[in-house]
Amino acid sequence: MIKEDKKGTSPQIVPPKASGMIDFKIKKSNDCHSRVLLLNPPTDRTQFVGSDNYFPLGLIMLATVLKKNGDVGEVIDINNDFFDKDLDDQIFAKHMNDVIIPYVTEFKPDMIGIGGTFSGAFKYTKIIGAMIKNKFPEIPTIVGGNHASTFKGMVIERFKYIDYVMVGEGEHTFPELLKSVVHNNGEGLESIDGLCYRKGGHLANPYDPSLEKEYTHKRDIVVQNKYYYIDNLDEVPKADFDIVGVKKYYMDTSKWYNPHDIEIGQPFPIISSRSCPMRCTFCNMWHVHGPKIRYRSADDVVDEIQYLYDNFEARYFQFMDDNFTFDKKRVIRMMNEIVRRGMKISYDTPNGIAISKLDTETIRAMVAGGLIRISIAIESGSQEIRDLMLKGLKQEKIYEVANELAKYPHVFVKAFFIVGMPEETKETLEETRKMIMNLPIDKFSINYATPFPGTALFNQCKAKNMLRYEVEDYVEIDGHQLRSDRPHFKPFNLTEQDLMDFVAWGDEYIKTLPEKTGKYDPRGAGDISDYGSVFN
Ligand code: B12
Ligand code: SF4
Repeated sequence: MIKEDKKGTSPQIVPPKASGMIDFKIKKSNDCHSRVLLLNPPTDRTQFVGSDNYFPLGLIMLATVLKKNGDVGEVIDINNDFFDKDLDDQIFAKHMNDVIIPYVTEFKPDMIGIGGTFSGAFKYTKIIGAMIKNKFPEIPTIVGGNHASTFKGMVIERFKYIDYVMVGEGEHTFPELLKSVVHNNGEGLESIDGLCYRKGGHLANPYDPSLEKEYTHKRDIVVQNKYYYIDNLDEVPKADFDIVGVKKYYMDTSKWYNPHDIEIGQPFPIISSRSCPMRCTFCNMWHVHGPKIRYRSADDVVDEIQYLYDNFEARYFQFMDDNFTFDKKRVIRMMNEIVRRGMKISYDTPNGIAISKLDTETIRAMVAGGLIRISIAIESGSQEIRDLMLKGLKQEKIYEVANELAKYPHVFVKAFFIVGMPEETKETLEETRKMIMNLPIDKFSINYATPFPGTALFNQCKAKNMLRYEVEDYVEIDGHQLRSDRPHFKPFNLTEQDLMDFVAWGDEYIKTLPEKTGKYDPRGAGDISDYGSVFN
C-alpha cells in the first residue's frame, strides 16, 4: 500500500504488518554456500565530484552479511581501480576483458551484483551487465542502489542482461534472494520485499545477446515496492573493511586540513543513521533508505569507532549520514562517549549537516568529540528559494549557526549552495552572492540544480518541459546527472549563461578565501593559487 503525500512526491509507506526484528542468519535449504561477486561501477572522472578515494560502503555491508551467513561474498571496486586513472568506454571495456571477466571465470559466482550509489555510475552498470551476460549467460545478475531503486522494474524492462533489481537497503533481502535463486529454484521470489524481476526470475530469461535490444514486455515484469526497513540498525553487522582491503583506499592525507595534528592516515566512513524525514524538493535519498529516519544507538556507533581505532589505527572518521544531527540528544551522547573513552580522533561531515538541527550545545559537543571540518547545507541565500525547496531553514538560523561555529576557529566550515532552481532570478542569485560574502565560512561549493528522477524538482521540470532528455531516457543516465559544465535546465527567468557567470564568479571569489580566513583546505585543489573550483 503506497499513499502519495500531498506534494505527490514522497510515498508514505504503510506496511501490511508491523516490521519486527530481522534475522540476519538466513537458514538455507541445504548446506551449500552461495558465491557472490559484487561489482562497484566507477563514476565518470569527467563528472566526478570530489577527489577522495571512498569505500563502497553499501557493497561492503552486503558482503559482510553474506560472510556472516557463511556465504562467499567478494567485492571488486572498479571505481577504486580507476581512482587515479583516466576512464572512457574503451579503456573500461578493456579492463572488463582483461581483469573482471577472467576473475569471474575463476571465481564462478552463483550471482553477480552491481552496485549503484550514484545515478552517474549507471552508464558503467549497463556496460558491466551487458559484458558479463554476453560471456556468462547463465549467471543471474542483480542491480541495487539509488538509481535502480528509483526506476525499479523499468531497469529490467529495458536491459535484458539484468535479471533482478533490489529496491532499498539489501542486508535482509539479498540473502533471501540468494536462498531462493541459488538453492530453491526461484521459489518464493514474490515474497521478497522490494524485489523486481521477470516472472520466473532469471530462469525465464534464457539470455540471447542478439535479443539485447528487445525490451521485455511490461506485463512480464514483477515490480514489488519496498515496505520493510530495518528498524533496529544496531542489528546490522558492522562493515568488514577487510573484504575490500583497507590499503587499496590509501590516499595521501598528509596535507589535509588538520588542526589537531593527529595523523589522519586512512579516513573511515561511519553511517550512524539511515534516511531523513525532510523532503527537500531536489533530494531523492528516500528512494533507497525509506521515508523514516532510523538510528543506530550512540553506543553502537562509538563501539564501531573504537573497533576501527583499535584495529586499523583509524584516527579520522567521516560521518556520512543523511541527517546526522536530527536527534540532538543522540549526537551529544555519542560525542560524550567518544570523549569518555579517551579516543583522540578527528572527524568531518562530507555529506552536509542540516543547519536547522544545530545549536550551541550540539556544536560544543561535536567539537569536543573531534569535529574539525563541517559541511553545512544552506543551498540558497534567498529565503524564497529555500522555502520553495522545502528546506525549512530561516535566514537568522543560518547566521546564528555560522557565527556559533566561528567561535571555534580551528573548525573548517564549508557551505553547500545550489543555483538554478526553476524560480531562481537575478535577485535571488544576488542574495546568494551576498550570503557567501558575508558568512564566516572557509570554503563553499556551488552546484547547478539537478533534477534527479524521483524528486519533486524532476516532476516540476517534467511538467514545464524543462528536462534536457526524454523522461523515459533518464533510466539510461550517462553520468550527466552529476556535476555538469552547464546547468541541467534553464530557470524560468534566467539564461544558462547567467548561472554559468555566477559559478565563474564563485570560482574567482573562492581563491580569495584562504587569505581572508587563514585556513586552507587542499582537498580538490591543485595549489593555493588554484583553490580548487566551487564544484569540489
Ligand atoms: C555517503 C554519500 C556520499 C559520499 C560518497 C560515498 C561513497 N561511498 O562513494 C560523498 C560525500 C563523496 C558523496 C558525494 C556525492 N553524492 Co552522495 N551520498 C552519500 C549518501 C549520504 C550515503 C551513501 C552510502 O554510503 N550509504 C550507505 C550504504 C550502506 O547504503 P547504500 O550505498 O545505499 O547501499 C545499500 C542499498 O542501496 C543496497 N544496495 C546498494 N548497492 C546494491 C547492489 C546490490 C546488488 C544489491 C542487492 C543491493 C544494493 O544495499 C546497500 C546496503 O543496505 C547518499 C544518500 C543515501 N542515503 O543513499 C548520498 C547520495 C547517494 N549522493 C548523492 C549525490 C547527488 C552526490 C553528489 C553528486 C553530490 C555533489 N553534487 O557533489 C556527489 C557525487 C560523488 C561521485 N561519486 O561523483 C545523491 C545521489 C542521487 C543520484 N540519484 O545519483 C544521494 C542519494 C543523496 C541525495 N540527497 O539525493 N555522497
Ligand atoms: S535535509 Fe538533506 S537528506 Fe534530508 S531531504 Fe533535505 S537534502 Fe535530503
